[in-house]
Amino acid sequence: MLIIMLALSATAQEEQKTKEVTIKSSVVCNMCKERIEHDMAFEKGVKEVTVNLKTKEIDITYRADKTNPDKLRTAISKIGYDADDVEAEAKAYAKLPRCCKKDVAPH
Ligand SMILES: [Cu+2]
Repeated sequence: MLIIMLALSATAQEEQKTKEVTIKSSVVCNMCKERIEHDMAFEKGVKEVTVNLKTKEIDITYRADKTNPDKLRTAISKIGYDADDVEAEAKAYAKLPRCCKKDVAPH
């Protein structure tokens, strides 16, 4: 019985470590979505990434003991996209295909 209770509380702690954050970004098209979802999936502590093109938001499920929203925003900016008040990194942004730049009209 004790073992079962310990196992249950371990699972509960595991749950608590998983958090979600929604980050406003500058995604333009499906390529942006795929690029961010692909690249962010390799980011430390990231469990799930969903880019919503309509709302231009990135939903990220992450492990709170491995990363935090600030690190996630920095990682997004390094891919070339804005993340809330963190501006896209100039070098990464310059490498994006023309159609993925935020100053281009939506398509
Ligand atoms: Cu794009």
